[in-house]
This record gives sequence, structure tokens and C-alpha cells, in this order.
Amino acid sequence: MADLLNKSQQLGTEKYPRKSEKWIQYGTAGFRTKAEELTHVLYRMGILAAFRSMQKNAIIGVMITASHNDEPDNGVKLVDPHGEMLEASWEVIATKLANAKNEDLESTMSQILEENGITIGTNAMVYVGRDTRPSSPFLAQAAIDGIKSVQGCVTDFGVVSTPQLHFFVTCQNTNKAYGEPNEEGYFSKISSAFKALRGSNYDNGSYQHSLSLDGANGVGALKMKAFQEYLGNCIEVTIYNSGDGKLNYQCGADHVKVLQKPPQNMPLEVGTRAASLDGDADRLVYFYLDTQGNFKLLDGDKIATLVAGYIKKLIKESGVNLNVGLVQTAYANGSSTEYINNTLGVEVACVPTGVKYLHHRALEFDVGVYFEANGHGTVVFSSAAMETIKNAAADESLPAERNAAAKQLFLLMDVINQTVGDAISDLLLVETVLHAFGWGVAEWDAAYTDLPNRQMKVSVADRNVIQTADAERRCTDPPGLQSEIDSIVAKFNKGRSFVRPSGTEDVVRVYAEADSQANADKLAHEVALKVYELANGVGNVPSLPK
Ligand code: NG1
Ligand code: ZN
Repeated sequence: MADLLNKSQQLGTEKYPRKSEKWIQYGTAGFRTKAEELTHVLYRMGILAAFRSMQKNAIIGVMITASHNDEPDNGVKLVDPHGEMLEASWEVIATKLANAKNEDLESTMSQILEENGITIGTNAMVYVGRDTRPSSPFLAQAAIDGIKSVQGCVTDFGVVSTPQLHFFVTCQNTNKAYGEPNEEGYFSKISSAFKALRGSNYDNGSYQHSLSLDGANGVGALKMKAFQEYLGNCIEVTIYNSGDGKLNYQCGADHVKVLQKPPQNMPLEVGTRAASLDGDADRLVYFYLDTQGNFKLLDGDKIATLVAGYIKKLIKESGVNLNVGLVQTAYANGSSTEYINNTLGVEVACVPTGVKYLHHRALEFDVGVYFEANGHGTVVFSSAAMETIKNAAADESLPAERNAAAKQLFLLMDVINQTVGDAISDLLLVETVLHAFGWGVAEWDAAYTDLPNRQMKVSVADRNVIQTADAERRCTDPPGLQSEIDSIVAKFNKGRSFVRPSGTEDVVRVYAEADSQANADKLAHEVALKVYELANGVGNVPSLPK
């Protein structure tokens, strides 16, 4: 074993050395920074994925992507056996291995093996996937070399969306009970359920089966194109930003959500239903121009409420006894939370930012719908709920209406990628619900009106001086900041604001909402100035958003 680890250190030092002392941390979405700073990290994460696979005796995934970030960035995240994000205790181990000095690589590996009771040589299998960034193939090779250096086996899926990789990992680790662990398995599972739900009437009421899609010039555009072969003509998706331009540049779900404006290169007519994916196709937002030509955004909160409402209806109609819960973060628009509580009548939970928190909380419900406001989310069904739905769908002795609703629920589970938020699967889910309700985009939007809101970023010397509590809704450090925020917020009608350190960028994020856009902007700006003042702001003083 010592020999093996020594050779692995040698390869790491020669081919993928750690070139600077810069500390890097496994954050909300794994490691994410400039691609050129990541080669040693990728090699080491290959090693770590193999170790994790040995420990769990299961397939582990390595996804190379920086999601919605610009092209010079890249990143890596590990996928645990059930398709979920890497367990928190291993995030610490990942950080330690990524930051080990070149000459300490072998001893750090030994220590990880020993502390976690891992015997090297046990079969390890790692699935590797990457997004379309120019830096991704080289980084994928570094990960593959890392895996092989400790005798792990690799399946390289090439360019795939993040949720596809999660799907493949889950399929293989469930002995294919969840589906076939390849692209064909993914496309055919989702598309057959989608087509069966849609039936032969592609349009229904105000719903028309065509939409425009902004592919963010990323993997989602490629995969949607391929998916169209399976979907046939039951839905017409016209793809813009389909890969000729720069990834995420002036387009993609994050651009649309944060700037609250349409992507470039997409003609938008009044009433046309349009959607944006992000760079690795795990986020989805919708938008349209209303009859006055105003840009209207339908974000993750709108998707969550639409989907939860539909599932609740089907559960009621089928007569099965299952509870539905909805999980949000502090970024959820105040109007959405009010709508869920007062109109939808669904239990709502608030957790800190980061999909792993939402996912785990959602698992506590029979049927848990979770979405971040930025459009990342999915629906998870407990095993018992899946069994109940399956039985009701198969029970022909039930009254026809109940049985039909159960059958729809049963099919809906296959449209949904339960392993993680999946923009393509979510898009087909939204389209299914709109089709079933006979709604166009305006009817969907009419459920509630978002409070105007604004996000800002503040650069500070060390973002970790900001500490939060209560699902990030209150700031406990630096001292005095929260009471300052409270007094600023008190000046605004329907005002709400909170601050938190980003887990993916070196900034503090400020969120604000209020009764008008001008007030939301003003509130965000005043809070940003306080953060700058009390948390050691650096660079330009935050200016009022335009
Ligand atoms: P940070 O940078 O921690 O705010 C962002 C998103 C998260 C999550 C991660 C992972 C916002 C405000 N934050 O995290 O929700 O999606 O990226 O991609 O959207
Ligand atoms: Zn993403």
C-alpha cells in the first residue's frame, strides 16, 4: 500500500502539483475557482472519490463544472451513493486533501484511509462527468489519473449535465431499480412518462405545446437537442444560446434571475413562454413579456408552488394519505411564502442556502418539494410514498377518478429526477402541470405577485466574519450588524433583508425586498453600506443598483 500511495504522490507532484499556498475550501457547490488553480485539486478529488467509493462500496460521482460562473472558472463536486451531495464530514476531508503540501500528499492519504477504516484495494468505481468549459477535459483527465493512481476504476461519461451524472450514480447504486445508468436510460425514462401524461392532445385550454429555451450556451442546450429525438412532436422547444456563444455570457438562469432581464439573442414576443437553463443544467427559471410588454420572471418559488399545488391536487383526488411539504431558503420571495401558507395550505420549511440542506429537509415529508429561488430544485418521494402511489395506480378496484389520479402521480414520479435539481426534467414537469391545468404562462403567474427584490454583492476582507443563524435570516456576527439591519428594514413598507457569506464566491450577499423596486434597491443599498462599514469592506463602496 505504501508503495502505491508513494507512486500516487509522485504522479501528483510531477503532473498535477499544488503550485501556490492559496487555501481552497469545499463550499456549497464543491471547489470552485479559476480553472488554472484547480488541476491539483482535481487530481486529489479523483483520489478522494476512489477512497469514498472504497468506504461505501458503491459508485461515487465526480462532476467537473462551475455551473453559472463565467468560463475562466471551473469547479468540482462529488456525488455520494444515493445521488446526493457529498456528506458534510467528507467536505472537511476534501478540504484537507486539497490543501495538503505536495510532499505531504502520501501521509495525508494514509491518514484519511486510517481514520475512516478504508482498506485500499477494495473495488472502487467512480463516474466522471464534465460540462462544456474549455478547461473541463484537462481537469477531467486529472481526476481520472487520480482515481487510477489508487487503483480505482473509472467510467468517463464525457459531457453531461450535473443532474444526469447524479442520475447515473443513483441508477447503478440501486442495481438499476431507478433506471439505466446511461443517457439512453435517462432520456427514455423521463420522455416515456412525459408522453404518457400528455396523451394525444398536446394543447389544452390556454396551454400551447411550444416554448423558447435559453440554453446558456452550455451542456443543457446540447442535451435538450438530443432529448428532442425522444420527445417527438408532443412539445416544440426552440433553443437559443445553444452553444455558439460564450457559456453563461449575458444568458442563462442566473443572469435572468439576478438581473431580472431576458437573455441576449432570444426574440421575445408578448405572451411567449420562455425558460433559461444554467451552465450545467441544474437550474431553471421561466419568463415572459406581459400584455404591457413588462418582463416577468417565474423563478424557483413559482415553480415550487405550481408543482406542489398540482401534486397536492392529485394526492387529494387519488385519496392516498400522504403529506406534502415545501422547502425554501431565505431567498424565497415573501409573497411566495405567504401564498403557500394562506392559499396552498402546504407545510413550508426554511433552511440555509445549499441544496443539501433543502434535499435533506424535503426527505422528512412523504412528498417533499424543494426549490431555491434561483430555480434549483426537485421533488422527492419517500419509499413508502412511492409504494403507496404505485399500489393505488395498480388498484383497478378504486373508483375510476381516484385510480386515474394515482396513475398520473405514478407517471409524474418518472418525469422527476429525484436525485437532484434537474433543469430539463423540471422543465418537463412544469410543462406537464401547465398542460394538465390548461394554463398559459400568465395564468401560472397570476397565483401571486412577487415583492420587488434586489440582490447585491459586497467585497470584504474576510467574508467569514459574517456569521448567521435562523436559516441565515439573522446575522449574529459582526456585533451590531443585525440591529443596524433591523433599523434600516423598519423604514421600509414590507421590507425584509438579510446578509450571508457566499459559499461559491468571495463576497457577502445582500438580499432585500420591499413594496417597490426603488425601495428594494434602496434597502439593499443601505444594508450593503452597513456590511461594508462593519465587516471590513474592500474596494469600491457599494453603489445604488441601477
Ligand atoms: P452562494 O454563492 O453560497 O450564494 C449560490 C446560490 C445557492 C446555490 C449555490 C450552488 C444564490 C443566492 N446562491 O450559492 O443557492 O445554488 O450557488 O450553485 O442563488
Ligand atoms: Zn448549476
